[in-house]
Amino acid sequence: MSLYLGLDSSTQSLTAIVLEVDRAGTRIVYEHSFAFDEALPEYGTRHGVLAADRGGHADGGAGVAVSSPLLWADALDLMLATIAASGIDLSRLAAIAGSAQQHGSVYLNATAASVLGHLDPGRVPSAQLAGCLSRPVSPIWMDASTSRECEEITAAVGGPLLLAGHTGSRAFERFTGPQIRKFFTHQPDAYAATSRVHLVSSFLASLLAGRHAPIDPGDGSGMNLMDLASGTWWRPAVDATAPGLAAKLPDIAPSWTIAGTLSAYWQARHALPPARIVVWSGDNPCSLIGTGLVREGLAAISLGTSDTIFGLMREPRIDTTFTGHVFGAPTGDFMGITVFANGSIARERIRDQFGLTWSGFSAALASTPAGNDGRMLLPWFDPEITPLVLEPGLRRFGLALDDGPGHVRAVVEAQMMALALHSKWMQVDVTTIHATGGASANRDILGVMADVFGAEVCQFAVGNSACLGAALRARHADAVARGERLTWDEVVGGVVDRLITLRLQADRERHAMYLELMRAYAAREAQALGRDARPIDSRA
Ligand code: ADP
Ligand code: XUL
Repeated sequence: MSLYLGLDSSTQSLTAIVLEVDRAGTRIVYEHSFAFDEALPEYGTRHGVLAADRGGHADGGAGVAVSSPLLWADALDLMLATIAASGIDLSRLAAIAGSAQQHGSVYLNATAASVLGHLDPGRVPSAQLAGCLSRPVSPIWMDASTSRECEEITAAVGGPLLLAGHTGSRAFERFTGPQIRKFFTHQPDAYAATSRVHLVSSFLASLLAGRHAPIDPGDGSGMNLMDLASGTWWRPAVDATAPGLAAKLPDIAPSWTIAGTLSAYWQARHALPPARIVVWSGDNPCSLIGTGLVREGLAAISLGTSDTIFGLMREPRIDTTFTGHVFGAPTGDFMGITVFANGSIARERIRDQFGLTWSGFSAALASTPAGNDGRMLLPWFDPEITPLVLEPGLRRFGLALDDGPGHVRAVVEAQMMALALHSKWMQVDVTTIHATGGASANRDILGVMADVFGAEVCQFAVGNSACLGAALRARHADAVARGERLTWDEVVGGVVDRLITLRLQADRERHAMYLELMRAYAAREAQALGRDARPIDSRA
């Protein structure tokens, strides 16, 4: 019998899931989560993002979103202490893998390699790592401040089609390459003092292993730097991004690579065994595993801080409309994905603006008709990724400012219609959707999803499929390391399907109505982006 630990360091929280595997099957024996804002208030984050007076804007102006790598390190420490005190027999812990919010980058100086390997078990990680940072903050995926760098990189490599053809995406503001370029142009000395640029995922894997860990192709493809087909750095993009970058990037290695053994620091600090440390990946690639999408033709929608829609692809089909991305999948295949920044954060804004709880939010959805009697909004509270909106602000249509229920339905319908419209490029005939992420707990939201897509929606008992995916990846990588043959169907089989708690069917009439409404939504979106790009109403 072996135990496998999956960790998910997301935008707002850290989650852990422990799986127990024996001849009878795989079971979840432990699950725990805490929000960064509440567990580590000394960092002064709000929804996991550093507030302006805590270094948030010191780094660069409008559209900037940064967090603290030291916060993530201390959160890891807190989580491992909690797991160690949980009473589980951790001597059987065979491997640890992780998932992290994608695109965010951590900048380390030349002392890091040695410091990572010699941490003092008597002290918290942050106190010892602070001197290793060549940049005190980490830009994260919500950062929209690099349009100029996107243009420069695109021009230098020969246009968006070439960049997307190689890296899987045109240049996106939040992607790591444009972020690195901005750091280089704005803080050249600090860039020069950087000897290693990690992703959040590879930084945390390095911290666990006590040495620099590689990046996996899943998270590597969120950088605008990796050649998808070969899984190696694409030199023209690397050179276009910043001088000397090739020497600062970690290696890229398959998602099941063992990055090392849990370091002496963690073993001594929390009485943990020398478990295998598996290369970490991004939250979306991990969710692909955690929702059981190891075959083509299924889609998952994650309603987390961001909303995403994704599915596995055997071959990389590049999106020539440049809306979405092709990432590496942890199976060695590919995945198509479209990302929306205004996910849970937009739903929360409406909830809070009208003084609702989540059950009040659901009641408002239930009390309003599908189609919302024509009331509509474009949910761009924050800069939006899909479609690109750099000047945020809510756009309302036929919606009175004080109409709470109308706003609730309008935000959910807008999000579901946008998910459907902007995932057409994947050419997946969606008949079944696996819903995940915090808001997938909300059955009324899932009902709108089923009707808009005209598909069956499956709700899971575990909301955090990224974390479950990480735990399953730990199991898979451990089997590979031991020379065991284990297919991905065997890894997820009997685990993910058993977690389905609810299947919601679409209503035909409502689906037909939404197909019509989607046309109106698309027209309003086009109008807002084109003829009138200014916010119609940014008071909300
Ligand atoms: P992350 O992207 O940080 O991993 P999660 O997937 O954990 O985010 O989702 C957290 C979000 O889920 C919360 O911020 C909250 O907005 C949302 N959420 C939690 N419960 C509900 C609910 N019952 N209805 C709608 N949204 C919910
Ligand atoms: C993916 C993306 C977000 C983050 C945070 O491209 O930007 O989904 O991974 O969850």
